[in-house]
Amino acid sequence: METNEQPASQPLGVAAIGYAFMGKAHSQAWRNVAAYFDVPAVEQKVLVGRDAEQVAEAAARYGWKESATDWREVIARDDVHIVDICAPGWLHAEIAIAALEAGKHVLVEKPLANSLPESERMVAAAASARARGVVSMVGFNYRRVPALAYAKQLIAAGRIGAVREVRASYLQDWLADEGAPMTWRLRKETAGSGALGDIASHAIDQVQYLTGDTVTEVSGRLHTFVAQRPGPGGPEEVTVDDAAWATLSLASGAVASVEVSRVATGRKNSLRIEVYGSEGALAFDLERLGELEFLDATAPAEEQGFRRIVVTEPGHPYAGAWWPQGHMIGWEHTFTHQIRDFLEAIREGSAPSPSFEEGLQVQRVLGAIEESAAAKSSTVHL
Ligand code: SOE
Repeated sequence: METNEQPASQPLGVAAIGYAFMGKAHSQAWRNVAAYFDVPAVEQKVLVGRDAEQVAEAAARYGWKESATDWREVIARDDVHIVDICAPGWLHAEIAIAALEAGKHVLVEKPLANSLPESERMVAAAASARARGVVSMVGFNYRRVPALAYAKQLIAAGRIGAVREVRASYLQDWLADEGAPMTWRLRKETAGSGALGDIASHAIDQVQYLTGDTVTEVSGRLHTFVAQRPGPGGPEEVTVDDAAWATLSLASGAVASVEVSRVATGRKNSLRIEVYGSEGALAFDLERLGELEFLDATAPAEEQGFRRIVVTEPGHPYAGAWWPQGHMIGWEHTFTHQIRDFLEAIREGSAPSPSFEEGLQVQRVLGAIEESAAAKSSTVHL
């Protein structure tokens, strides 16, 4: 097994695998991270994709020195120290394990993988790579929204007391139109699941991240509203869920509800989290991502009410690196923050969060929701 060492004076060479939506989002983060944060120098070496012409065009546009079509050749290169996996979930395990074994630091998009066995193998590979100083992390980018990172700080500082209830919903409408075409995201063999793996993974990660707690019990339900979608050769069967619901018990005794949908007409990208504690409450909506609502229930009753915090102060997480207070940042900045934290862990030789182990815990919850939904064990017919 190799190690991932490069002379301290030389930049870390980065390879990104995948150049579509997530590849594009990660590329802009690699491109601007060093301009805003004090991080080890990086070089955007190579962007990898299956279509030679398209990946070459994307590489040129997004600031990569080269493009390639064979990820195996790329992870074998001595000038590549970091592998950023932005490919669909069905490719995560194979690429991540090979890259870790080759001694490369690995950042992988969420969800960790499409299945529990794959996720477990990835965790084992990350643990043995860790022993050789190799860093790995899962891309739950919403942990790096300043308002959510600040919410976590407030909860950890006891500002809302003991957490009792969390309501987490993630609603989108890009599949509300029955004519929306078939994609890999709608096939079980490529996506693993539908709204569940795609966006409930974020919601569940937030529940555990914000509270610092662990889900121990699950009751779930899945539903597919549009069973067929237009494919290139005619209608194709949708084999994943459009929407999912779950109630979760947490180890502390708190309870969370999760509701996700990709057919929620009018909701564009609404990850909404409400946390209710014994002494206060917090609320956040990704469609207004610069704001956090905070209620202090220890104030005199007459003065209580949710107040809106504009999370752009230099003292707020990540915010000070950008613009003066009140000048908003957006969705894409979360990827820059994520890469900043990943690079910081590489510099310090520490283990960044969310680890593959944390990604696996989310997979366990997703698996339990599927199991519960299939068993219909808590369904009562009237
Ligand atoms: C598509 O539903 C998607 O791009 C997710 O895959 C992302 O993780 C989420 O951030 C936005 O929506």
